[in-house]
Amino acid sequence: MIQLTINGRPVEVDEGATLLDAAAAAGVHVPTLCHHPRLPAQAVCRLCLVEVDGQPRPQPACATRARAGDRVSTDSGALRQFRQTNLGWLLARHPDDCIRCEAGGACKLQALVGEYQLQEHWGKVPMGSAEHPGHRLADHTSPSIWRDLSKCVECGLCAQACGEPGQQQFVIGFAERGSDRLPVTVFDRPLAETNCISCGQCTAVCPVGALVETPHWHEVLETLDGRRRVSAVQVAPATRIAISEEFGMAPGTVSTGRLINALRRLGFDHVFDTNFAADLTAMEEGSELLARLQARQRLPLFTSCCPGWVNWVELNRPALLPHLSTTKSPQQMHGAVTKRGAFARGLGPAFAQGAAEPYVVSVMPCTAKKDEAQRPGVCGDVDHVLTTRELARMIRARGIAFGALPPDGQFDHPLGESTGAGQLFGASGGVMEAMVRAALHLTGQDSALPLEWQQFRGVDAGVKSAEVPGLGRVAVCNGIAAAQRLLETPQWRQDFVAIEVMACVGGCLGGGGEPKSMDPLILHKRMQAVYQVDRQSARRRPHENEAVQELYATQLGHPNSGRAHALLHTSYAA
Ligand code: HC0
Ligand code: SF4
Repeated sequence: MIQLTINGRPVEVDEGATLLDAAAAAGVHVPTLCHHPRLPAQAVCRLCLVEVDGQPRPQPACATRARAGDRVSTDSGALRQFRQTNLGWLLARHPDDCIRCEAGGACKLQALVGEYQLQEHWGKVPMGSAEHPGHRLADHTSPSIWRDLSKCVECGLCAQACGEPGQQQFVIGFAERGSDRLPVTVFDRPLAETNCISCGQCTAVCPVGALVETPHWHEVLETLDGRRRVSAVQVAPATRIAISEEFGMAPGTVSTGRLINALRRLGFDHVFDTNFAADLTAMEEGSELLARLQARQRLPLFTSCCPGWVNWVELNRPALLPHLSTTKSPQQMHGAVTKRGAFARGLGPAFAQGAAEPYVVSVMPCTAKKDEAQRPGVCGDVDHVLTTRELARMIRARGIAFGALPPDGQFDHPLGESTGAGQLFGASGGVMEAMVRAALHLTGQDSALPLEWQQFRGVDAGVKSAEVPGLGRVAVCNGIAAAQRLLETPQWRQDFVAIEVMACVGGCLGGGGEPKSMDPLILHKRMQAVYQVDRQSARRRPHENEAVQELYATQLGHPNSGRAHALLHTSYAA
């Protein structure tokens, strides 16, 4: 440990900590725009400059190591003036439509305007001027991501997130240099014409409204207010954990009950659990794997519930499409069962009479789920997809005090019943673990083998693998770059019988639609919460889900049956 002072306060930090870390440890806020704790320091926005005794010039706190005995000042008159000038430049070129901006209220620039009293600088240079050439105008071509470079503060975090070691997509890169530096796509094409996989990692780090998820929450609120159709909402495994962060609770807090109560207050008639369909997915995918093993065909099987991964295969390696599991993702499966399962007739008069099709919304930690819902073959299962962040905005917009809600809300049944296996889907390795639990039951080995597969767990980006008796060797790719690397090895076809791929590091809990946390341990904390929910579940194997059993008994017959395929499986276009 080393000791130093920040604004006269003594503080102790680990060797290797930056001055920004030291300031945080001393309870001192230093402004940043281009810093993200999970990405390398860039030191381009210069807002975090601090004075260090003995140094002739101010130093960027994000990129300067703390040294023993440093005496650091973060808030001198000169520093404040420097920051005001820098921010003033950004603001002069920034549109002043914060009220309409999707990042309004959650924008770092907006917060800094208040902090540095810069209101009069706002929007001084009109749109369409030399400083706002055409390519800075809004790009709404992607079903998942909205991009508007007129709002860009040139921090570079989007390009970093798109190219970081776990992602390696490089769809966004830098054009120009110096103060003209701008993050653009190749040849400045609209996102829909690039190799963007819709993972949304760029939106999760953008400090302003230049990159946001394609917003659906306005339409969802309007539809709910109109009350013309019976409505149902499903909640993804990762959302019930991360939503807590939006309301100031500690990362890793599980807020399932409060979330259910918030959704009821928003006006949803039925509040269901995506985990129900995750159990069902594990049964279908586990059976599909056993069938392929028996036929010795299309091995290894790749999981297909991550739409970022499916997009990547379609864009980059269409020859692999036959290897993807045909099992729909839990989101789509849940929508299909809600809308078309005879099973859903028990849900109420409107469902039974089929008067008007129910309005189905899902809440997901993922931006790519928005384009998944529009894919041919599954389109119509789910009407609108909200990210965790959008749901938080809706909750705030309706004046619901999330933290004050009773924590004991319960999902509606039968489509709200789930086991711990379904919850595991929210973490990297969890889909494989749940599928292994299902497959081992189907092969009659589940009592002889462990329930928990630690080999698949953990936040480290990369490939993990394990030998599963009776099945073979299976692998888990944590982050799309890990899958790319695995596919470059000569022996992946021979080595594995099944491979899980999640495009975002950590799995869905690290998805591009999750709250924009600045906690460096965020993935670890969310992941521990996933395992805690599984451990505390009364039932932990997918086949123990009684609603799933009933669905097979009353409607589908058995996993992988013809009827199950008609409702629960899909195909991919090469
Ligand atoms: Fe996931 Fe899912 S686990 S992809 O990350 O498979 O988004 O949380 O809802 O569909 O269940 C996301 C999370 C889901 C789906 C499930 C899967
Ligand atoms: Fe890159 Fe993902 Fe953003 Fe697309 S959505 S630009 S792939 S980070």
